[in-house]
Amino acid sequence: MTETHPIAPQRGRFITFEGGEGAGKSTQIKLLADRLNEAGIRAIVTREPGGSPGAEIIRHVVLSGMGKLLGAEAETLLFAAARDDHVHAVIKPALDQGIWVLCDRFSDSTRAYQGQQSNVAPELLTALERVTIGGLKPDLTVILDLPVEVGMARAAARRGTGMPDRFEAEGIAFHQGLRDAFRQIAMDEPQRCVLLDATLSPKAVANNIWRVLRKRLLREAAHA
Ligand code: Z5A
Repeated sequence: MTETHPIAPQRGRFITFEGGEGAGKSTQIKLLADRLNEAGIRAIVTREPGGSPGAEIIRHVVLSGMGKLLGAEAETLLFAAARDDHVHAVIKPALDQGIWVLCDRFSDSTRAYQGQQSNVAPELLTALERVTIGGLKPDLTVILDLPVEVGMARAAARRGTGMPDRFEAEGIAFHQGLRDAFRQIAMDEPQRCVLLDATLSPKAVANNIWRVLRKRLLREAAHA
């Protein structure tokens, strides 16, 4: 009797969105998920810190400012613990089932926020990446770029009379440093990253993202 083997689904694609405050990541990620689903591609939206029940608890701790009180290294460990849970509970299982994963922030945020802005040693960040993400690199990272003042004004308008969180409360120099760090990441890894102008209308940004995706991932997926 011949044995039948189920055909393993083609692995999903992993797309991360990065950028500073108010860059429009959440807006764009939802638009892209809708567009992919309309194109018949199953896609889920998730975020960091958070995205899994355990990681959402850590998100609450970090954004409350508690992590900052523990010091930069300990705060970095909290982000890493959240990522470990998120990767193993949500991201990898979805990709293995052929589902595309769209993630609002990932390891580039740790490099930019903890590495560049809080001076956490790159050796520690590399060691934590080895444990939490192993060989899991995004297939595409969309970095949304805009002047700091524009992003902060958008975030303030959205917040209204609410209190700024741990990172929103940082000053303009901190946010300018972040913008520089993300631009540097885009320059260092052009194969993986694309830097897009986030000052355009949401629709124009979405069209630019779609153009990049079609060129870099959809053509490749169709030929896989
Ligand atoms: N963090 C870290 O330090 N280390 C790490 O490893 C990780 C994260 C993973 C999470 O914050 C914080 O954790 C983050 C980094 C740190 N710090 N901050 N700040 P979060 O998840 O609460 O928030 P965020 O990731 O920074 O995103 P955001 O500020 O909420 O912005 P966004 O998602 O990029 O933008 P949006 O919500 O889509 O849009 C913001 C507003 O602008 C909203 O009112 C929109 O309607 C409007 N908008 C959006 N697009 C446009 C355009 N094109 N034109 C005009 N208006 C627009």
